Order: sequence, then C-alpha cells, then structure tokens
Amino acid sequence: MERTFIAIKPDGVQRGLVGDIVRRFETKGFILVGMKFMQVSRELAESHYAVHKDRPFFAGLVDFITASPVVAMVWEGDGVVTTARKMIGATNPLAAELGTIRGDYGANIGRNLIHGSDAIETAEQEIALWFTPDELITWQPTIMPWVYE
Ligand code: DAT
Ligand code: MG
Repeated sequence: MERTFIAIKPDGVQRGLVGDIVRRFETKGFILVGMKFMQVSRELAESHYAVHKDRPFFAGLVDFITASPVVAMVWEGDGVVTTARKMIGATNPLAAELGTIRGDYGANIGRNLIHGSDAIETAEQEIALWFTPDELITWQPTIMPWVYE
C-alpha cells in the first residue's frame, strides 16, 4: 500500500503538539509503519531539503530543523500522500485552511510545524533517506476490515 513520510518539526515538538498531530493521522485510518524521535544532523537536513538549496530561506530552514528534536514517521494507506498533504494544509499557515494542521496551529511560514512528502516518488526517496528498512514494520491493525473494504 502507498506510504508517505511525515515529520513533526521542532516547533511542533516544542509546542506539545505531537499527540494531536499523531492522533489526526491515526483517527483518519492511516497505518503507522515507522516512528522515531530524533535530533536531525545538518547532513540529513541538507539532503532532505536539497531541492531548496538555492532559495534564500535554505540556511534558516536547515538551522530550524536541526535546532531541536523532531518526530519522523511513515504512514500507510490508500492515497496517503495526497490526503496527508490536505490534512497538513498550505505551506504558509496564514493561507492554510482552518481544520488543517498548519491552518489550526501555525502563524508563520518559517514555523509551519510539519513536513509531508509531496508526491509518491518523493515519499519513496524521503522514506529511504530517513529510515532503514528494519525500522519500518509492515502490519495490519485488527480493525482493518472496518476501515478498509
Ligand atoms: P512544503 O513544506 O509545504 O512542502 P516547500 O517544500 O515549498 O513547502 O518548502 C519547504 C519548507 O521551506 C516549508 O515547509 C517552509 C520553508 N519555506 C518555504 N517557502 C518559504 C519562504 N518563502 N520563506 C521561508 N520559509 C519557507
Ligand atoms: Mg515540500
């Protein structure tokens, strides 16, 4: 089944929003297949955000993501990449719809709480960057038939 990479950024952890954010993905019916609380190295941050390396905000972004621990996760489900992006909301929290994570909790583009892969191919690359295969668990919740036809 489809998988996506999600990370609760340092501001989400510092503000005590880990539980709320995880709950949203759980209650939606997505399946957690990997999760770790970690301090991000500059090397990992620069690889993860390599696509933005020439943007003016790149240095600040790497400083921010390495400043304090994050919660890195992999979630699984039909259409999880696109739906997780909808649940996260627009990049700028001021533009994000209320009801989304960024729309409900964010007030600044440089403190937008959470990362989610933007496409299936990106998700595969990001999962491989952040997790080793043995850190991912393929399993089926016993409630599965009541969530997936
Ligand atoms: P997203 O996280 O929604 O995929 P992105 O990939 O365009 O957004 O940018 C990655 C992160 O970089 C984003 O979450 C916050 C930061 N960022 C993007 N645009 C920015 C800007 N104009 N000023 C400051 N930070 C920005
Ligand atoms: Mg992005």
